[in-house]
Amino acid sequence: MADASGVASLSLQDKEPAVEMAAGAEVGENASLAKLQELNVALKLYQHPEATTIDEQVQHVGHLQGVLTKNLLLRDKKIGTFLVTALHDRPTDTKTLAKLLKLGGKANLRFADEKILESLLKVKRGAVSALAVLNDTENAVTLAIDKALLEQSTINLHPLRNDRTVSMPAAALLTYLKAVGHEPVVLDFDSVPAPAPTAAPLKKDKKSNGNCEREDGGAAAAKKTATVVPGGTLLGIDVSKKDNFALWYTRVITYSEMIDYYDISGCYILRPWAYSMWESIQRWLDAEIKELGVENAYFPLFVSKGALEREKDHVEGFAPEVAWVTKSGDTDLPEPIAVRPTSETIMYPLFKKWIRSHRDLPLCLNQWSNVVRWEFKYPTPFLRSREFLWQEGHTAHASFDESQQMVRDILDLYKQVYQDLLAVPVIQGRKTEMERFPGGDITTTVEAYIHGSGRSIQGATSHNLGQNFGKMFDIQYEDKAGGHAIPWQTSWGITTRSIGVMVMAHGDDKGLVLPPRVAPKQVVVIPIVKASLSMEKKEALQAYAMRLVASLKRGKVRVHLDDRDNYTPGWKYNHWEQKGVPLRLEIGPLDLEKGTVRVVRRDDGSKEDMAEGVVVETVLQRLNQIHKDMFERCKAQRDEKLVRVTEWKDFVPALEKKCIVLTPFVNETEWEEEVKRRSREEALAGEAEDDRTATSVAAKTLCIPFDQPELPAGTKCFVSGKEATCWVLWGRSY
Ligand code: 87F
Repeated sequence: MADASGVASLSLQDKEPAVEMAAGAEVGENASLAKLQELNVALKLYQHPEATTIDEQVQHVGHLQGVLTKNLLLRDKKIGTFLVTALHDRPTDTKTLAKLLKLGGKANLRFADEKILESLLKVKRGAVSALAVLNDTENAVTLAIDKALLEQSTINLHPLRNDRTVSMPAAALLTYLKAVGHEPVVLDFDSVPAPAPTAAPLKKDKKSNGNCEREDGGAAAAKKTATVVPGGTLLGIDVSKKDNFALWYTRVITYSEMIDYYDISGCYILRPWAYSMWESIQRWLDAEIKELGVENAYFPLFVSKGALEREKDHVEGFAPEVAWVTKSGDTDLPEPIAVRPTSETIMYPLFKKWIRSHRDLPLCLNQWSNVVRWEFKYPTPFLRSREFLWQEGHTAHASFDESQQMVRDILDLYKQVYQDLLAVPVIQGRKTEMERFPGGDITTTVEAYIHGSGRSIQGATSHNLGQNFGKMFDIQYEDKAGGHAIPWQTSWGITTRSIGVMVMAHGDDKGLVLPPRVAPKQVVVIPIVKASLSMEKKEALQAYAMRLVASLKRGKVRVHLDDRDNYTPGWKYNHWEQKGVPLRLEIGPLDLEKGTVRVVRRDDGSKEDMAEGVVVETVLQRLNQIHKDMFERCKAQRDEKLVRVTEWKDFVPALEKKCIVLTPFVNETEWEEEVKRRSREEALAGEAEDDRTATSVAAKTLCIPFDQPELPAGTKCFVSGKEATCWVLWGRSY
């Protein structure tokens, strides 16, 4: 379905999520499930492929409501054995854990090996969770639980096997532990400072026995690299974009501190690094739409049932996604109230009130807001979330031509957001009958292509609503001749999805690569201060760095000075690379002497030395060049995959090569459906082993591009053999 975000038709993960199963079926053979059932714990049981690491568990059950846990079996030969169960992002170095367990300075805590795990808890590596203490009949293991885990509403755990996940209230875990004689020690991770990071690369976790991403391997490496404060970890992106695109994306957005997870599935935290990018888009677009005469306003979050259902045809297909408020406290509301999924039904009754005369037109309003669409498909940060941020514009005009001008002006602005801010090329076009927003007459779109996955994605939409809503909401005005007229309306929107598209388009195996115009920081200055430097030199270097920063700020460059003394330069390089800052300025003692600066580009790694006097103007030039180069690289990647096909036999093979395909088409809905069906069938034929899903391989029309190649008379449609009426762009899409 065509809408501003395309949210309804996305899927990043090719893997199928876990399947819910009846818990009763397993009770006979699984003591932990039997115990939970005996205690009347309300649980859900999911079946999935084996997950031995937390990453794998995230892939299979990461979409479930609730948190996942990291489990570590630790042992001090003199003191005893501990099973630590914590939130998945807690530090897991033995020093911190010993401190939390209050074992005293002499403790020698080590990760217990698999044999000990199997003999004490009777589970295999990767299957351990707090539920496993049930097998510790000798009470040899002390269970220690992260306090924050117990404060969650829902917790997801392996029930003694790593191909199942139990989802249950966190509070019920305590009941269970009490019942099996293992009341836990509670650990307050917030009471100890996080260990200082190092530039240690992420190692595959060999020693830990639970679903832990890494243990304290970083500390050893730190001794080699850190000259200031050794110890701790910096997680590197440990999966390549090419090998596992979905996991790579998750890593990039979390390690760059853009996104954090939340205990309601499909809802995410936009951290300042990401929110700042949205602010950049907002700032630019807001100024542009105001130039077009659009004013900002704010309408309520809630819609009454009556108002929402007023306009049944448009809402009908979307109804399952509407979230409703039914109670206040314990009291049922007299009538449920919907949370806005879009604001037509909220705004148009007011349009009716405000548009009385031709002098009230055009009425051009926009709001920046959040909307909620309760998706059931696999959620993906930015691309498909249950709440997202957008702007929605709604305008009313006295003529079709004027409304169509607005539709196209806005679509041009959306193209500029993608191309001139995010450095992502897009194709503008019109949606087919099948894909257009059913409430309107014409849906126009900008379509982007994600090279890493071979899928295309709707970037934003601008609709000509014709007079449909005017009729539905009885919006009438007196025209110049004194007669009654119905206005011509438009609506249009772009969402935070645009940020996800940008991340996918440009990121690399080191992390985020930010286009300079939306980068929260465009330049990071890193003084290379060695411990051996004299105090005088250190101070001179600091003064030099500050001088540079001040002049860059005067040149309106968004610059950050990283002069923290508890991180090594190497750590800082990795950190800012992961965060995608376009330029790094390094200044060492030699630069200070020579009055030079080393400038390193994030996008291509190139380095150059320059004199202090030209830094500001050169940096500004380089930032522009980086934007151009990023756009061109992305466009070249896309153009390489943009092919023309005139016969059916070449169509599915092109899709299989991750192409987007331009074909001559009759443009009839029945034939569009036929292409969907046949492309799905042909792609899945003979692929019993393949885990692709029907929806993931079916071709969809992306748009009828405005930029149409020549279509000589008599050209045949590639599928129907009838006379083609236009060129249509097809692809596998999100
Ligand atoms: C989900 C639930 C209820 C999309 C929905 O594209 C209603 C809807 O109307 C719904 N998902 N849409 C279409 C939104 C159309 C239009 N609204 C204003 C836009 C741009 C901004």
